[in-house]
This record gives sequence, C-alpha cells and structure tokens, in this order.
Amino acid sequence: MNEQRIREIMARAIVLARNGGPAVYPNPMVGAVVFDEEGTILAEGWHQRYGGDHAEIVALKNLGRSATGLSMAVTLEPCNHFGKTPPCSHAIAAAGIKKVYVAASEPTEKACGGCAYLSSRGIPTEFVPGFEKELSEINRFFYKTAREKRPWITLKMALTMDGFIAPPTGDPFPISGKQSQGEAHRLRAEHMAIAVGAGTVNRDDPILTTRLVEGKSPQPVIFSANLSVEPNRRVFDRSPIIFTTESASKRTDVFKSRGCRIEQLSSPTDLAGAIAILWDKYRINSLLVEGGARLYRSFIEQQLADEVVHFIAPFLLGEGISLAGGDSSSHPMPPFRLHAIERFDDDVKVVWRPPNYSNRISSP
Ligand code: AOF
Ligand code: ZN
Repeated sequence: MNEQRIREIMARAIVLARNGGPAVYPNPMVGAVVFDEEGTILAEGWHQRYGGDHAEIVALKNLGRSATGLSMAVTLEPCNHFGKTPPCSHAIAAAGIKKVYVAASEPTEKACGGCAYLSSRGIPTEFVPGFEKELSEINRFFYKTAREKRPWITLKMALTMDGFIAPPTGDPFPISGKQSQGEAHRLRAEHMAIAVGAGTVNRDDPILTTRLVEGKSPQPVIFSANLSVEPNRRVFDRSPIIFTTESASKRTDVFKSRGCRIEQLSSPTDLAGAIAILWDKYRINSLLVEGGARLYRSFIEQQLADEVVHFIAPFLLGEGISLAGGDSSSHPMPPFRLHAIERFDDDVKVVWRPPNYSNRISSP
C-alpha cells in the first residue's frame, strides 16, 4: 500500500478520534478506518463515550459486512484486555482483517499487547510514524494518568497587566473580558475536575460550571485544610470532593450531609497525595486549578503544574493581590516554556508548560 495514502487514512482516523472529546474520559480518544487494497475507505468509527464500543468495533459494525481481506488503520494500538468491552485485538482477528496500521502504542499495562496478539494470529501490524505529537497532545490527559497515575494539572488565572488577580481587599473583581471568560469556560468543559481553595469559596462563592459554553461541568474539588469553608456556599450543591486534614467531626458531618465527599490529607500541603486520590479513587484524568493565589502557588512550588494558562487583561490596578501571593524571589522556580498565545478581544491568553514536559508516545 502506497505510503502517502496510508498517511492520509491515518490523518482521517485522527479527525474521527477527536469527535470523542471529553465524553470518552478517562479513556483516550481513538479513531479507526477500514479500507481496501486500493486505499478506498469503506467504514469509519471512533470511541464515542466512556464504557461504549471502542473505535475498531464501531468501524467494524459500520462496515456491516465481512472484513475479510481488508485493512484497518487505528490511532492507538488495539486493546488486548477484557475491560468494559472485550478485546479489540480478538474482534479484529475474528473479523478477518488482514493488516493493521497503528500510530501509537497502548501505554497501559492492562490493555497492551494488541499488536503482539495480532502478529501471533498471522496478522501483520505496521507502525505509521509522524502522528505522535498530535496524538500525545489530544490524549495528554490519558498519557499523564497512564504514566504517572495522577491527573493532568492545568493552572488558570486572570490577571491585570501589572500582575494582580484582585484588588487589595481580595473582593471579587472582573478582570478578564467576555470573550476570555467564554474561553475559560471551554477550559472547564475540557477538564474532568476543577479545584479552588477555601478562601475563594468563601469570598467569591463560585459555582464552577460551564454555563457560557456547551459541555459538561467539571467535578468541583475544594482544598480546605481546616475546613474553614462556609457550608452555605453554592458549590456545595454540586457534591464537591473536599480535601482536608480535619478528621471525622461534627463539621465533617455537616459537609457530608450536603453530599460532599471528604478526603483526608496527611498534611495541608500534600497536593501530590490529593491528586493521587483523584485518579486512584475517582478516575479523574484532568484538574483545572482556578485559584486562589495560595493554591496556585502551592501547585507551582511542588512542580505539579503541567500547564499554566494566564488571561492577561488590558488594565493596571497599581496595587492588589499578586499572582503568586508573596515573595516569589525566595523560592526560585524553574522557568516555564511558552506553549501558545491567543488573543480574546483585548485580552491575551498565554499558555506555558514546564521545560521538562515530555508526553511523547512511543511506537509499538
Ligand atoms: C482501543 N480502542 O477505542 C479505546 C481503547 O474500559 P474499557 O474496556 O473501555 O477499556 C479502556 C482502555 O482501553 C483504555 O484505558 C485504553 O487503554 C484503551 N482504549 N483501546 O483499542 C479504543 N478507547
Ligand atoms: Zn479496544
């Protein structure tokens, strides 16, 4: 098969994969294409929602006839395990597919081995290079959990030209414009969970939904070491997970009766422990941290930020609460690398990632 045509078909499979979006979380977005010897596409599929058929199965079902002698391109090595659904590797072999092209290997221990299985059944597999960067980007949350057993962490903050996030009183104050607020809600829809500190809950009474865009609102997560949050705040109607060092008491009972899940932290600053719980217990693959300054700073200091997003608004406050809250010169941080810049009306969205960021995927 002509190499150029295989690349076109794989590019198509990635377009299909993207259709999955957050509905597949914490699974990866995967696309699959069935084609004949001339390179004509006969059926397409993608993983549509968590727990549903995998991309390969959807494509085979869409084909609606025998796949004997046909080839398949799939963006991720077919799974080889009985999970929510049976192994795609078995289904592909049973369908009579004669060759499988893949663009990335399966990184989890539970699902890997699909290519080896297919080879053992006499079905050759071929790695199609050149798509690693795009796939590691669209599935960055999935790779983060597969490799590090913790969610991807994005820190988001709106600030003035002179680097303040609020006036000196700390009162809520609109900083970013309408368009960047829409973009901030799109970020919320992209993440499975959203975190704020106790100060932000008490002062701003945020509801943390995606009301400005389409998409599911993320699971709220609240960090409140001594449980100083006020139980009458609106976010408590959304069954938040609360991380605290308070052990079971009258106060924890109040929050439990409001539907909150209380999680014990060994120390107020044990963010690594908290995010490990978010993955291990709740299968949360991504956490958007929205403030305040102290929580933001703790994630930076503990080098747990995978991405930092700033919306910089075109005015000066002169004085106020600074972004990192305090004297950051006493805690020199490794510099971040600029990842992307985008304009939203008169605001600028700047995205940084840590210099050691490498989410590159490997070939099978
Ligand atoms: C594939 N094709 O379309 C996807 C795969 O719990 P399950 O059974 O749905 O399995 C989920 C795991 O399977 C997931 O963690 C990832 O390793 C793989 N995803 N594999 O062959 C697909 N979504
Ligand atoms: Zn599968």
